[in-house]
This record gives sequence, structure tokens and C-alpha cells, in this order.
Amino acid sequence: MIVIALFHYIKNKLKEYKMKQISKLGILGLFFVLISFYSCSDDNVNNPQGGAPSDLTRSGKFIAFTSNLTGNYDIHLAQVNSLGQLETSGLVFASNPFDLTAVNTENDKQSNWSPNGRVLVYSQTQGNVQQIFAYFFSENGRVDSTLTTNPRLLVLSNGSWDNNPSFSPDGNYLIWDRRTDNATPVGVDSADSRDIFIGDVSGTGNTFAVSNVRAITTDAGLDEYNPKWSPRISVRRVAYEYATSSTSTDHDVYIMDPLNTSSNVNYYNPGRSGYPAWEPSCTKIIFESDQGNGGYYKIVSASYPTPGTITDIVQSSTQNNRYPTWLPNGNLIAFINFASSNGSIFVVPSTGGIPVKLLPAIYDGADNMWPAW
Ligand SMILES: [Ca+2]
Ligand SMILES: [Ca+2]
Ligand SMILES: [Ca+2]
Ligand SMILES: [Ca+2]
Repeated sequence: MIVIALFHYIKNKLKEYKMKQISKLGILGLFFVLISFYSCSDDNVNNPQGGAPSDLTRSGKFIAFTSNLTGNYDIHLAQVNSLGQLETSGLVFASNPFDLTAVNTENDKQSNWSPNGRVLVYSQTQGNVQQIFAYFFSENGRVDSTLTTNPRLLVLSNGSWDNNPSFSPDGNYLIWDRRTDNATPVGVDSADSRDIFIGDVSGTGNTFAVSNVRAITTDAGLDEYNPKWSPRISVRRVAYEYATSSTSTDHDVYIMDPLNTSSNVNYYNPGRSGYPAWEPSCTKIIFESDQGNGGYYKIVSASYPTPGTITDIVQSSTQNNRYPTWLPNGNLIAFINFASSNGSIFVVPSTGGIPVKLLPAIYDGADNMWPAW
């Protein structure tokens, strides 16, 4: 999108040049305008559709994902170009993709970026406890080696399973789901249901902290999980998955204002529907749904705030397609295709098209899950 916008910008400016015969000084000025436009688009401003600027800031150079390539699940980073393909030059890490959590032989999973791309939160397993950790990055994308501890535990789960952490777009809140021991058998397992939790974010680097941790859904029997905050600050809504119990075979997409939960609404309930991801400008939501698809998940798109008629983005009648994520400053989607029981990451335009496999062949035998752009 940046390239297309730049092309149109240059084209229009050249037309202007022909008409007005602007001076050489003007061309020099134009050059600097282009440089500043490009660097803004790349690093600070998300404005893929033109019009009013968005308030999102991520640059989309890395897709973080979860893979069991080494025998346990780790967070891996895929460095990608503007087309969503593996970058081959200017690599920040020694390999592409790079196994970020290789030192931890227990499972690390479900990563998501902070709005400025400087913090990556994920869930780390230690025995039967799952807690939210964070990796901190320097401005150049490398792991910040100046910190006392990196990665670092952010939230004590007190024996529970804290999963699916993600940030608010202003970076002031972290939101996640917590599974506590609220059903037999004794101990936390998948028979226990989840609630959505929120905490206040403060500080940077060594002082980065999540405090005032509290539940925003509090019904022990109902299952609420996988919250994703709208990327426009002004929208202030969280889309999440809802099921009537942890063992329910059905689940739906709900949306609420996390700071005023009386706003909770059922967004889309046909079939099994979940794992919502927002379009950068928040006029659409993509999610997985098996509605009318023979029990197989497909990736669909719907309008926000009213879904209306859903549009298929990725559909197969023989394979599941799940876990979409949206490029924060453009019109690409990454998702997981299941040609077998193992997941494989593909990238496709947000309007649909032919999906392109992301990862090299070495990942073909691994289970690759939960891409986060
Ligand atoms: Ca691991
Ligand atoms: Ca239990
Ligand atoms: Ca609940
Ligand atoms: Ca349903």
C-alpha cells in the first residue's frame, strides 16, 4: 500500500510539475517531502485507505507466530517485506524466521505486539501454570540487551492459565484470558472456563509493568476468551470469543467496550465463529467461521459495527483455515491453513485471492500457529 500510495503521489506531483514548471528548489523540497512521507508511513502512521489518519502506529515488519519446530512450542519471528513475503536482505536476526524463545524447553505461545512494536507479549508454560511474559525490543528491531531481564514475567497468574495477551492501541492496557480452576477435576485444565482480564500498563524497559489486574467478565460457567482490541483508539471495543461453557461445541464473536462492559453485544453467532481480527480502520472484522461450510472453518470478512452479509476471504470445503491476523498498516491477512493436523501460515490480500505460503520448507513438518502481525 505504501508503494502504491507513493506511486500515485509521485504521479500527481509530476503532473503538477508539468503544469506549474516548478523550480529545481521545488523538486528538492518534493524529495524531502517524499522522504518524510515514506518514513512516516513506515514507522508511525497507519493510513492505508487515505482520508483521516488512523491512530495506529505499528510498522508490520515482523509476523510473530508459535511453532513446535524444535519439539516444544516457541515464539518465532518472520521478518517480512511490504508484500508479506520473507525478507531476504537487511535481516535483523541471524535467521529468518528466528526462534526467539529457543532457550525455554517448555511451551511459549500466542504472541502479540505492542502498538509501537517494542514489546511482544506471549504466554509461557511452567508446569501447569501459564503466565504472560514480554520480550522488549530496541528501535532497530533487535532484542534490547540493555535491560536487566529480557524476557520478563509481566503478570503473576497465581496458578491459572493466562493466554492470548494483547494490547490496547494506545498501549495503556493489556488484555488477555485467564482459565482458573472452576470445575472438576481439581486443577486447571480445559474443562475449566475462562474470563477476560485487563491490567494497566505503565513504564518502559526495566520499569514496564502491568498493574491493577482485574476481571471484566466474571461468570464462572461461561467461557470468554481471545480478546482483540480495536486498533483505532477512538473505537474502544474488544472483539472476543464466547461459548456457553468450556466444553460447548459452539462459539460466537462478541464485542464490548472493555472499560464499560454493559456495552456487550453478540456480533456474529451463526455456526462456530471466533478468533476475530480488526481491519486497521475498524470498518471490518475478519474471523474464522464454519457457517454453511460443512464443518470446516473458513476466513470471512464482515462490516463493523453491523456485520451484515459476510464475505468469504479464504474458503475450502476440505481443509480448515483459521486464526487470521491483519497487517496493521496495509491490506494483507495472514492465517493458518490445516492441510494436515499441523498448521501452516499463508498470506492473502484482505479482499481475497490466492494465498501464498509464508514459511520455508524446514517448517513443513511443524505445527505453526497464531500469526500476529
Ligand atoms: Ca519453548
Ligand atoms: Ca478444574
Ligand atoms: Ca467466564
Ligand atoms: Ca454460534
